[in-house]
Amino acid sequence: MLRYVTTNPGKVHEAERYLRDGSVERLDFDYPEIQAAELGPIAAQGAREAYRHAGEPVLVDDAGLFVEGLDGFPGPYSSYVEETLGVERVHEIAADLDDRRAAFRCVLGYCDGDGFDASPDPVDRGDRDAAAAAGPDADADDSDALPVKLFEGYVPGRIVAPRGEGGFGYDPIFEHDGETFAEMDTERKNAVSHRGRALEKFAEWFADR
Ligand code: ITT
Ligand code: NA
Repeated sequence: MLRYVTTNPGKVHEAERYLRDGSVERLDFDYPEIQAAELGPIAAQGAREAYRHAGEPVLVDDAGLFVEGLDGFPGPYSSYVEETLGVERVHEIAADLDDRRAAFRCVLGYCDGDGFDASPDPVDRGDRDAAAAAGPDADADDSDALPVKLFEGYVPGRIVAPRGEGGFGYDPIFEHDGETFAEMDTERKNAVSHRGRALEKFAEWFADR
């Protein structure tokens, strides 16, 4: 049984159509998230923690909103910023910028406790670099050696005044192709979104593994 590990019901709703063939169940587990400048290492370490907790194959989903005019902020801090400032304040801050372009990114981390062909891609390399940069303590725990396979998705857009009732999180202020993500139904958001792209890559790899 594969566990899609998240505390966020909105993510589960979007992931359903990609994962339903693989007999997947949600695991509502708040794995400890390391602080890092990139999503890759956060997802990789999260997948190891979640696997250690669940004892069966896990998929974790780490996402963030990267605003160009704010040098990528809030990025990996998106969850904290949503809880503290809130989505409307992020829009107000972005409204003062010349460059309101933004992107959502999603990194999925898969860990099943076994080795597999973790062919190096830019995300995997980022993880190793970050582990090296984190110093010797990062390797103190044996579970850090567990391989994690990462899948990344990206969607460009821009920050606008909030519109729409659907989706979750920053969806009302993120416009892509004339519509905010909160104005799209799930199928439409999945067809273009960071999460949809990452899940599509994962589902393809998982099916022929
Ligand atoms: P888990 O870690 O338990 O999966 P989370 O909501 O904390 O749940 P993230 O750390 O990945 O998940 O999310 C970072 C922030 O980005 C958080 O505030 C989310 O609401 C937001 N977010 C993630 N995906 C999003 C999406 O598709 N649309 C809008 N906001 C999103
Ligand atoms: Na998270």
